[in-house]
Amino acid sequence: MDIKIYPDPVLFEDCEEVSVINDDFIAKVNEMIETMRNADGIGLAAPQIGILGRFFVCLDFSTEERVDSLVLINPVITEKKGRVESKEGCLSIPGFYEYVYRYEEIEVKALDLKGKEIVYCPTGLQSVVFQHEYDHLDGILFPERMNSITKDIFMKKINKEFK
Ligand code: QAP
Ligand code: CO
Repeated sequence: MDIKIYPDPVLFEDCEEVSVINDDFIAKVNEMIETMRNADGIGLAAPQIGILGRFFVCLDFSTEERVDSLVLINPVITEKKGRVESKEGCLSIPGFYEYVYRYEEIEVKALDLKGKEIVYCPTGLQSVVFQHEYDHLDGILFPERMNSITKDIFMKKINKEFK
């Protein structure tokens, strides 16, 4: 799978809820996990591979050596609290990293690959990765979460790099 690079318009679209979880869908998700891991990523959302569906994959930071991956389908953030500064990058904006603001803790409800509802209460890196990937589903890239001065400088840099 090819990762879409900024400013590909697909990265700015609103994604649609997933309505069926069938074998085709599961195969896509597994290919996405492989694509994320091959690219040394910690999270990858559907629009980044050109699919306008509300789902993302990421590493499971609770497992030893991050061997497991998580798949969140139709995620909804149901609680948010606190604020942290998080230094982030994005597979769709390769080579650029900057601090953004995130909630410290969130509660997220999502479906897993079996269609079962799971409630996550992540903290730390897991929490900010969920927020970063969730934003992709609304066409939001991480510069939107920077303070406005930092964002201006960052946008100038990436607009020069990716023309
Ligand atoms: C989102 O991003 C994230 O520029 C996931 O050259 C990142 O996996 C959320 C990557 C950090 C919170 C903190 C970026 C790989 C991976 C690059 C990624 C690059 C190679 C980004
Ligand atoms: Co990203």
